[in-house]
Amino acid sequence: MSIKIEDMLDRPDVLLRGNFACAGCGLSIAYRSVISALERPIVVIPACCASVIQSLHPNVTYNVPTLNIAFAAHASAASGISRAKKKRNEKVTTVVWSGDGGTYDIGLATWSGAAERNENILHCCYDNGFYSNTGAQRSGATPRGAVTTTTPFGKQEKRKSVARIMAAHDIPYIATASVGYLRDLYTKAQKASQIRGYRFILIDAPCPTGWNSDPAITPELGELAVKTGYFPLYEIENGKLTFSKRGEKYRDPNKRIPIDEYLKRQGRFKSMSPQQIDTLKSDIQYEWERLSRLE
Ligand SMILES: Cc1ncc(C[n+]2csc(CCOP(=O)(O)OP(=O)(O)O)c2C)c(N)n1
Ligand code: SF4
Repeated sequence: MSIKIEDMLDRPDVLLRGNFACAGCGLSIAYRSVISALERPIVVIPACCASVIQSLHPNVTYNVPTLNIAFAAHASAASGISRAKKKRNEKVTTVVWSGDGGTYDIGLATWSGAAERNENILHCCYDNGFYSNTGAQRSGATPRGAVTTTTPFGKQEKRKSVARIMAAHDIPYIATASVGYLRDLYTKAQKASQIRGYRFILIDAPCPTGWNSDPAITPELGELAVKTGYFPLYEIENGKLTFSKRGEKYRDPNKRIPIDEYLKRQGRFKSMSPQQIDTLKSDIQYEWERLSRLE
């Protein structure tokens, strides 16, 4: 059975009032949209803001079964849950909900194992491009030029392409999505939930606290990331990539909004030189070209 987005308001909220998320938190918008789209979700969360915002027992604000687990253990814990539920003939959606730190970096070894075994798990990575809950350290997802507490002069290296690493595992479904395009995100979450095996959704989720951006423009920043070409929207189904309708035209650099429109709304990019901005533009184009090879 699939749950229509229009029916979302009639369903119990999956993230209750009183949670500790900052105003305009992209992670909480993404969580609501995805988890509401799923039948009987069980959510496994490694250390990250998502484990912090739920508050403490007995006042937990997640309204679905949730397992908080050590960083690198998310995929192995989810594998166990998924197999145990199958054995008991219980239909659930086993979800890993992790940040970019837990996906691009510290959890990579274990999700790689679970993806290789094609465990029946929906892995969602809300990507805010750094380690937010421990004080804004850089991660493999941090874009070149962004200031974090461990890159005070702007990160020198380019952002890792975790979706392409995931694609090398030949899993049945990969998608990128954004809090700027909620219907697209919801639809992809639902589609992923109907597929068996290891599925991965990478979600651009702005963090106003760490990005030093206005909390009121979180969805707008999500849209700008797509319209500037910074965050391409696509699906990879059984190895074949399709750019999503909402973002397809931005494969043409001439159709993109200038990247400065995205950068100037975030304090983390304030110190970027014109040269660094040019290098970031090259990183963006490089990623589009590499993705196009998977079409
Ligand atoms: C093995 C291990 N190393 C480091 C930590 C400390 N730690 C907890 S959460 C976190 C960062 C998580 O970053 P991310 O996954 O991007 O999520 P976010 O905080 O941005 O929500 C770190 C480094 C830890 N708990 N365990
Ligand atoms: S620090 Fe960022 S990701 Fe964490 S709760 Fe606040 S806005 Fe959300």
